[in-house]
Amino acid sequence: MDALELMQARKVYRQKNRVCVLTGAGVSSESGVPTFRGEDGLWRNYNPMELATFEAFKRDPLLVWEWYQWRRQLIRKCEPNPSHRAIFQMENDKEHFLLITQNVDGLHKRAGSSKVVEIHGNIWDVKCITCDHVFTMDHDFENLPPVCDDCGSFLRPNVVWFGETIPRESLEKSMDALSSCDLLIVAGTSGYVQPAASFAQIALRNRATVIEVNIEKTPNAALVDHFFVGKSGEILPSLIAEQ
Ligand code: BV8
Ligand code: ZN
Repeated sequence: MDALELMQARKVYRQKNRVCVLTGAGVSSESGVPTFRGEDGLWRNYNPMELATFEAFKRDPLLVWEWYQWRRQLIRKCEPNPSHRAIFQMENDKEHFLLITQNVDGLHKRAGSSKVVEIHGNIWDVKCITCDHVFTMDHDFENLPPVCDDCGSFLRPNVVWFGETIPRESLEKSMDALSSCDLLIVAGTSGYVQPAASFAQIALRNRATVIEVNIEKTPNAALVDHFFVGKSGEILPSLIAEQ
């Protein structure tokens, strides 16, 4: 990591006071949560991109639920890592702050973050596919697929699947923050999934400074003001350190 560039980025961080952060699966990887595209991202040779769809759920609700139950059991044993804690510290440092996360694991909230938009939903919440009743169910289900007590229909994970739209309120809050922030920090996302993949361009268009952190180059790497190659669990804490 270039020490001079880190000093410059630290200075930028200290100067700005309308900060927005966008995270992806990479910030949870150091907690042991598999990423979507990493070599550990696959599950029983299935492609997450094919399982995380309403079509897959309609076709085989049991298979999709087995995948989510497996992820819930795995995530339950994971703890927030220094990436999550540094981002919580940013929320305390800055008067205007919003975290937009693509992650459904809930680790940002477990680290203390409260100004969070979970644009892809949360794996601990479930929703009835008929009466839309949403509630948190953070223990394992006896029987899969679980059914709604009120109407008997299947319950689904309350996450946004591929081909489904981001909830309007989440999108509006995200757009407001991206168009009014003076600093956007992007960490741990491969930058393929829309609409999150376009968030950096929106911030750049609104003349915000953009800092990106990833263990490898991403499609936005050439566009941002500072790109740091490395683990978010190491770079984010040093970015917000006083000296
Ligand atoms: C939408 C919830 C309007 C589920 C997720 C054709 C038909 C239908 C839709 C589309 C289409 N073509 C395009 C689309 C749009 C589609 C899309 O973007 N597809 C792409 C992939 C081609 N998007 C949608 O459907 C979205 N809705 O657009 O609505 C619409 C509707 C219909 C038709 C058109 C438009 C909804 C997308 C939401 C999908 N749901 N999650 C669940 O989790 O079970 S997305 C899923 O991928 C996760 O949330 C994950 O976070 C996310 C994105 O991936 P990343 O977070 O970036 O994770 P990834 O593994 O890819 O990368 C990890 C990165 O971390 C890597 O870069 C790695 O280098 C880095 N890293 C690893 N370790 C570290 C690290 N970095 C730093 N430190 C480390 N230690
Ligand atoms: Zn119901």
